[in-house]
Amino acid sequence: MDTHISEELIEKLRRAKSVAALTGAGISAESGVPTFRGDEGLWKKFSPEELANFDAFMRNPDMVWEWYNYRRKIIEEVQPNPGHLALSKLEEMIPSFVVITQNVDNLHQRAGSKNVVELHGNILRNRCLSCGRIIESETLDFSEGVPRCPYCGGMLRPDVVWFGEMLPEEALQKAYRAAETCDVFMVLGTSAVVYPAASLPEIAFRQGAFIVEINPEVTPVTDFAHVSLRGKTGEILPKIIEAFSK
Ligand code: BV8
Ligand code: ZN
Repeated sequence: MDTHISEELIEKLRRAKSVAALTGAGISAESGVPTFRGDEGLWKKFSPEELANFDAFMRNPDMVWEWYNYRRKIIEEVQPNPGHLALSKLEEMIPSFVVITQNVDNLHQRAGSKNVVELHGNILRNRCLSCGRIIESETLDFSEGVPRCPYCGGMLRPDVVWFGEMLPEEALQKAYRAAETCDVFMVLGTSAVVYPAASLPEIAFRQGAFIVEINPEVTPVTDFAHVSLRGKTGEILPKIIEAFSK
């Protein structure tokens, strides 16, 4: 189990002008947010096809909302963990640092990260299917089944990206640009199987970035990562900050 933080890794970070970090559900696991494919994974009880797609929503909006209410409640009760906090610290220490997240849990922002690209949306926002307005969750009452738009009465959906749906163009372009120009690309707590997010590490690798992965398990990125640390982001990232600050 390689968790050794090499001098080479710290040196690469010290010399880097721009660093990008792609995060997945794994970075929020230590906060108590279930991952998608882990043992307590969200998908264990529900299959993505069933829930995270528009057709499923139109077929049974109550069931999909019940699922997002369940996840939002967990997310509102947990705290960012040392992994999130370390990334917000790294943002202060490196000239250009961006977090590119697949997570919809808002925990990077709550940990103080400013430059966050949300590839798959945010569970604390909702979108009206009729007028398209974005409505913050805290203003809504979710106790009466499918929430309605306070402006036009239209049906609301979570402002997240479902399978088969395009990612927000601006976020996607920012992510591609970061992968194409960064000196170091970190891959943190993701199984790297969902596209186009999973294409970013390879784009960074091809343009010569130093690829650093942290994950207790091997992923498709492990093959080409320059450093792949088998461990938890909440334990390893604070150690990287410590070594970096020496
Ligand atoms: C699209 C938001 C255009 C909603 C999500 C190319 C090839 C094959 C398929 C496709 C392709 N292009 C498009 C597709 C289809 C599809 C796709 O990729 N399917 C996969 C399943 C093969 N992609 C799409 O549909 C995308 N849209 O492409 O539109 C288009 C349209 C039609 C047809 C073609 C193209 C939209 C994808 C976005 C879907 N929305 N989430 C919601 O959250 O409810 S995806 C969701 O699942 C997450 O956001 C994330 O992206 C993914 C889960 O992955 P992870 O976050 O990595 O979580 P996971 O549990 O899998 O892994 C956790 C990891 O952490 C593990 O490795 C574990 O070991 C590790 N870990 C655990 N604890 C820790 C840890 N690591 C560190 N520390 C710890 N403590
Ligand atoms: Zn509306």
